[in-house]
Amino acid sequence: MSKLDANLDFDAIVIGGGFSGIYAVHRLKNELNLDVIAFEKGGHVGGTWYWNRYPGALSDTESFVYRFSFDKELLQEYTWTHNYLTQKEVLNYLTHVTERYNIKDNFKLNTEVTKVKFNEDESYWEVTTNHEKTYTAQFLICGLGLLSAVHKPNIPGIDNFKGQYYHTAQWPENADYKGKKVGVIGTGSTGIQLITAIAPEVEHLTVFQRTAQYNVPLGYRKQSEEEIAEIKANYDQIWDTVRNSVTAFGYPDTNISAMDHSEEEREAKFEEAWKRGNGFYFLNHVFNDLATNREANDAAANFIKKKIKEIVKDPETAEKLTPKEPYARRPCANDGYYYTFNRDNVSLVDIKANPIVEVTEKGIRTTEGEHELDVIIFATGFDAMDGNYTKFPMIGRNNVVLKDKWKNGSRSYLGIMESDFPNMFMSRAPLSSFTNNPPAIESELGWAIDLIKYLIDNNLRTAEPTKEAVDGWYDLCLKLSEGSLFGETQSWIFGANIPGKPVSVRFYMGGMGNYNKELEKRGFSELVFD
Ligand code: N01
Repeated sequence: MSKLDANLDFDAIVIGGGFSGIYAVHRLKNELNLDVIAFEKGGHVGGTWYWNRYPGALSDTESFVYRFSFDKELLQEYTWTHNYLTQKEVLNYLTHVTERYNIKDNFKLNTEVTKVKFNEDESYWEVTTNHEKTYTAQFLICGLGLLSAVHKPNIPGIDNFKGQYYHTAQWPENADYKGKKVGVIGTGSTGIQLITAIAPEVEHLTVFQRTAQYNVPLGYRKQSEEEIAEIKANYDQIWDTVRNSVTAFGYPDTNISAMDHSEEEREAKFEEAWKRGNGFYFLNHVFNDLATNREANDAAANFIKKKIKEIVKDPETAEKLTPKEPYARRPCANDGYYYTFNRDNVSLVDIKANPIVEVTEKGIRTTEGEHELDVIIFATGFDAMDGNYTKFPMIGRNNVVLKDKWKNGSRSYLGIMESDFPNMFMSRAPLSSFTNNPPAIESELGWAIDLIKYLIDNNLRTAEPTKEAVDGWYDLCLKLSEGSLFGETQSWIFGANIPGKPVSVRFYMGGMGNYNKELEKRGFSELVFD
């Protein structure tokens, strides 16, 4: 393999060993024949699925579309047993992919990137790691993950706590919670899975809930060999649906408005979806307007509220678990969540009504009193989307620092590039599509890798979007987000979960199909080349 530029250490440097990093390394190495190195902070590839090892961790995207689509043989050969994949199963899948494509050794593990800088004189990237080494390459691909910069709130007194405490995304090997008095802070997708999984294993579980969540059943079940064979036989059509649909979760779009139905018909549809399971299905595929039409959203919200009342035996607990906001966060789905609160060893503390004051030596003190605990688990989420791009210096042309550039809200072109950052490609970054991740990664990095090939084939050194192109993409994303009820909830989707973070649009909300059309329509026409 001859290098593109003999003066540089590599042709391309990839940051991250999750779905994005693995896909990028495979295509750059095996298709473009480039010399690639990838840096991964963890001790194994897997990204999200390496770090999030908490009990109950499982992908709530259905197994058949939670995988890469680019290799038809892999799709046929690699199989699954249930309609959802556990954390371990996703990790095994990703490990298998790195072995299949002979890219395992391209990943330098336990290596954290601490700085990236564009060398303007000679147009290449310098990438520095925690091992105090700096490497150079023409292309930089960032697969930093959209939900990986951990958000662990600074609660006064935490250092005085005598027991173990940890964040779900930094689950320690020696986590010792079984048979103990455990407190969980946070009731998002992670908290909901964790709470349901550990409740039977602990002496007592105290759940500290700030905002009640809407949860629908997941419908986790074994899939028969026949069912899986049928999926595999129809994969061409399935991926076609995925790539052209709104959510890319493998379900066809619906054009039925909830308000076109009588109340009875609507309830029947919700009931059917409740029995079927899956949050994305419930929110997006029964009707097309739950996330945008207040009346439709209220109808769905009220249906779930009724279910909470039916399931949870203690009326006071049921009331605390009942959300007060629209049904417009990233949907949660778990089969046992509400039932867990019927257990004698589980109690729910409403920390909106009675906020946490401090952590003491013995537990957590709220305005209401002290809760004695042996273990505290933070299921408090992430500085999503841009958190990983702002936590270490990323320096582009003219010494522009990405963190400063994004201080009033993050921008990008197609969710992939940013002006002043030539030849830097991002995956699942701000203003990328609000969809299932693996197909989105294939679209974004597919476009990026086509561009890299174009540069090489045409003997060009760099590509960069114009400022107008970046602004135009932002304006489109902003326009598409208007009317989304998601903007009314304080979640990570608009950056509202992190104190002090600018609340702004962070996704392209036009759907996977339209996103793919945008990539095709624009091609490389809004880039400047050098
Ligand atoms: O994080 P979250 P997550 N004091 O931000 C609370 C994906 N995911 O890790 O809502 C007290 O949703 C916070 O309260 P509030 C998925 O995309 C997927 O659960 O801000 N509480 C909230 O309850 C998901 O959306 C899967 O009032 C505090 C919780 O912590 C995304 O990851 C599984 C607090 C954080 O919820 C993030 O989910 C898991 C504080 N200072 C995750 N700060 C599947 O595929 C925060 N909270 C199934």
